[in-house]
Amino acid sequence: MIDLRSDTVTKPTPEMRAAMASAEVGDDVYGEDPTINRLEQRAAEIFEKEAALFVASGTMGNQIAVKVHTRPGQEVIAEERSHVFNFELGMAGILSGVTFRTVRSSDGSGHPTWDDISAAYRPGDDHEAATALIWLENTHNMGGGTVMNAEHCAEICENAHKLGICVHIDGARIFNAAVATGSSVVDLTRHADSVQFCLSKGLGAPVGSILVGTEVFIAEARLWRKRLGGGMRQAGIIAAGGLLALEQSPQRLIEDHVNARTLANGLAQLDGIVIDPERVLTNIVIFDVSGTAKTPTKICDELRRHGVFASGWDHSIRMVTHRDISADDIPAVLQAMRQVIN
Ligand code: TLP
Repeated sequence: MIDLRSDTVTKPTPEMRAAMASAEVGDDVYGEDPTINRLEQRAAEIFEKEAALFVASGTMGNQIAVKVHTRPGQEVIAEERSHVFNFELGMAGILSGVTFRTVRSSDGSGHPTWDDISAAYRPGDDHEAATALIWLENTHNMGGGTVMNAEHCAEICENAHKLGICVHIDGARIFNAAVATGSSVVDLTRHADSVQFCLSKGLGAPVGSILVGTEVFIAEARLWRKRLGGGMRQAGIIAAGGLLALEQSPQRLIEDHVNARTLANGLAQLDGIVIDPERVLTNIVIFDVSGTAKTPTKICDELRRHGVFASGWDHSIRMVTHRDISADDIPAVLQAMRQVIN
């Protein structure tokens, strides 16, 4: 099978499994798991933030961030296709009691400008909920793995801070953004109040995400993790895979980006498919199939019979490259696509 549904499907490497099997562990709720402590310390160092917290998933990290940065009745400004707004089961409403004010990015990238955001800002009055948080996503998943550069992010953070508003980055794939821009994750996130990044996507760890931010933010986040049932005791067993992923995987993400671009170039040649390969800068390839005679669901069903897994919705199909996809798989995917759409 060539599984392009997501970079979440990667399996731990033999080296990760070995590190996990021999991980030093303790009770993390007592702060005594040495492997968790090392992972959190390394994450804080790598992002040059005061502190870090290991959480079960990207969703858990994001939702804790919403909770800590807001009070019930406030509003979060997020891009309309953002993960937090679309794919986290309405949890920001349930847990934090906030509403979203969504904005569209004028260039379709998923990365709103300060002008896009400031038009949605509300200070709060007798009728309107006050904006408490600005939410950025880098890379932007549904935008097609698009990247926000360091200057763009800095400008938003600077303006938000002038208004007394916090900025969180859903950096599920921030290391992909770093590779694509040639900037460090520090530069891409320097002015943000908090960042969530996933160990279990392109970095290839089996489980987990990290939240980074100030000591005060992380101390509060730790309480919310516990309240949510995320105090995971001897979690060093899973953190050991994450630690290895964090140290070793960022360097190899370029391979996924090259494979994604090759895939996009090939797809652009096929009748009925619309994609601009120049916009594929990381590992996510989203293309429009409305010019073919088949729906995305039908195409995905038929691809499966050729051994290729992808996801489809509306008029589009998403294919995500990752560690378990090799350059040799790309011609096979294109061949399967050709057979399915003809
Ligand atoms: N994204 C998944 C699906 O949920 C769509 C995927 O396959 O891409 N932020 C972003 C930008 C994400 O893409 C995801 C997962 C998350 C947060 C949530 O991470 P997890 O799955 O660890 O809760």
